[in-house]
Amino acid sequence: MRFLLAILLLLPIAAHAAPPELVVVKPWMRYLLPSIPAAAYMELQNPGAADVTVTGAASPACGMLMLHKSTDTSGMAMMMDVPSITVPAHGSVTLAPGGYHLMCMQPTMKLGDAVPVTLSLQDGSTVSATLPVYGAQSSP
Ligand SMILES: [Cu+2]
Repeated sequence: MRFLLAILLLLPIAAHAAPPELVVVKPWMRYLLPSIPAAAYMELQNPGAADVTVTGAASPACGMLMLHKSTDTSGMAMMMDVPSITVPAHGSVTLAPGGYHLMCMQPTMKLGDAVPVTLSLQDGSTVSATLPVYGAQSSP
């Protein structure tokens, strides 16, 4: 009887929704010059059963760190702000040159640095990663 009571008391905890899982894989930063925004790339993996939406990003080495997407429309490379990036359940989204990236507006870093980046998720939680800094001609 005492055992059963213990189980009943634990049930509400077990039923409580787990925080969203988002795994940052192979993150890196491409840095050119202090006057040119740097770009952050990574793969976002979502092993969970629910979609996870990234709604913002921040880094002490970036001033503003914005969510961007590059598009190549009829040979014209453009990029624009996006309000969020959704990583589907059991899926992934790749941030890579030519597509989604984080734009580091005022980069204060140098080659070889490790830059901390924090992603804000829709539910208010955050995910942090450390990004090694590469130059124009190199990448991981
Ligand atoms: Cu950009």
